[in-house]
Amino acid sequence: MKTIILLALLAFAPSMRAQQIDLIANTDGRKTISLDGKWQTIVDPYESGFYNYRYQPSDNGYFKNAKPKTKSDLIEYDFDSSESLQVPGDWNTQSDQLFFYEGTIWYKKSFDYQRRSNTRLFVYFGAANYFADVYLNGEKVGQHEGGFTPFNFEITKLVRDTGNFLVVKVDNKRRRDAVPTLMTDWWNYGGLTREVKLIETSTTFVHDYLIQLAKGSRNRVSGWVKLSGDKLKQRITIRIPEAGITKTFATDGNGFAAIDFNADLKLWFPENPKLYEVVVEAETDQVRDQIGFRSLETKGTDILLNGRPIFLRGICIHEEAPLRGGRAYSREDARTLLGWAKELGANFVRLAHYPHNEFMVREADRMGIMVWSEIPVYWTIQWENPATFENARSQLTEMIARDKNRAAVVIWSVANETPLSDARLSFLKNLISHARSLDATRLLSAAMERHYLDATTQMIDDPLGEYLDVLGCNEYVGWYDGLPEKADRLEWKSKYQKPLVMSEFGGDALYNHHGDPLTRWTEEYQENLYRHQLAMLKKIPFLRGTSPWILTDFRSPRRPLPGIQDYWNRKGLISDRGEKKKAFYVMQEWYRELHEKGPDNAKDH
Ligand code: GCB
Repeated sequence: MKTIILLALLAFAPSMRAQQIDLIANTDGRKTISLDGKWQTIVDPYESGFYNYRYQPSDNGYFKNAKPKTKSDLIEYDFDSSESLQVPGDWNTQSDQLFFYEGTIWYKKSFDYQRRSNTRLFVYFGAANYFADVYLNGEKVGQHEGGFTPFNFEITKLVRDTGNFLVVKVDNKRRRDAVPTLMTDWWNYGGLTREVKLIETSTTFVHDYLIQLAKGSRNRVSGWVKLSGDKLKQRITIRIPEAGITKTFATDGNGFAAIDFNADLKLWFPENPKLYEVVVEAETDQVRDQIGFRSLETKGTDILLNGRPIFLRGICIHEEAPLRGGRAYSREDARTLLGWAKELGANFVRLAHYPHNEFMVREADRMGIMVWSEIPVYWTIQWENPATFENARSQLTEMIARDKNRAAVVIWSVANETPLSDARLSFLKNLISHARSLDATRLLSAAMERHYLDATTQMIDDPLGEYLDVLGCNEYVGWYDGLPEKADRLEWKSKYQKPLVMSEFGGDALYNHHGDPLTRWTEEYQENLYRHQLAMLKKIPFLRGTSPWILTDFRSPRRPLPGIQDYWNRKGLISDRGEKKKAFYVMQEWYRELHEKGPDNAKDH
């Protein structure tokens, strides 16, 4: 009971929306200096660069980057003669010794920086998996928990013209109380997995903004702008030059301005993913972004994009680099993965099971692919632990902070396959209301489980369904649940009058491994499974989207079967080497039919 009250208090704390978010959301439109490339690293399985031999935090940890001053000095580490690792990049796929490593690695990068007067400097990390302690020139600047969201720290006062050293302790040890928890079905790739950069801003700058269509509207832009600095009261102009729009607002004493205006804009939809250049201009700063505008609602069991029903022809994707394996991090990786999704006929991707790198979302915006984005509240986390809730909540905040201006993002999802209990329901309800308080326009979902009412009736009645806009459901009929033809006998029911996205289904096949349709691991088994699945799915009256599991094979420590899995989950429609399996074409054919029946949105917008 106490936990529930505490969670409720945390979730409904006074609305401090913009103030809570200190992430510099748009780094694209800013002056940035990349710190990507080789970083010197020290592998530290016992964390002796952090703790002394009594296991107390040490004042003289590796973050001091100390050097012997005399020949008698005793210093037992040296970044400069240690091995290096490439950033961005996971460490597991950069060295055979680190393939299964879970623990701490210290990263060091030296740089010079002539900061101009009247500027501020931030260090920005696209992501560090999982826990990061950040130091500049021997001083701690901050720490961050969560492996898939960006964070930044101000270093204006610490940076010097020459000889800066930035040290980051990255620890990817799994923990029972963390998000995700100990058990997942993906590789725990550690390290500075996404880009690292310095961001220079003016003393008072545009920290963040939300510029989207108001909920349910196709011609009213609504949102806010937030300044950070010492001149908080300013005139703010929002310009959309191509649409001839110039609107002026004033920020209050907290640097906050609500914005609201009517605009006649070409709407974003998959077949015409129109993006406008939007300029946010303060007296002391200016930032540019490419923003699409579209409306999103549900009505009964329909999902409406720009007021018209749409079917989400999707595919799940892990952030696994195409062809080379390891964490994906680049624009090219995003283009390859989303290009394959397009080839499949998709207009929608479920980015599982954590927020992917920003290139994925930006490219989806450009390519006209709708996105489901989720946080790693996966399987069985500690529902009753307030710290676990706080952690999930801050990962949700950071995901929304980064991507709230992307038209492509249509769904925020708060959980995947979580077991029913009161504590879990209250945890997830609080996450949902938090998401709605940050962003009133997106649809909220979660990938739920279902149960059998009798041998042939599948029921969706998870109490969480009441709080979602779109029901997500994972099912493995034909793989974990019977053989493929079992799907022919099933009938689906739902307690809710809401749209359903079948957020996962599928089975494993090793590319080029052949046999009859009842032989596991063969392409023929997977192909047959997809045929039976599609026949079943077509009969579900409230189905409004599908995202089978999964676009490509991905690494998982839970999948050891020699010669078949070799630590890969083989449910990809495409192999880890980019080869398409037979089931790919079954899905492609259905998506082609669906597209012919109902194009992604009428052309008359
Ligand atoms: C699931 C999970 C997904 C797994 C998949 C599988 O239900 O959501 O993360 O990888 O099943 O292959 O078993």
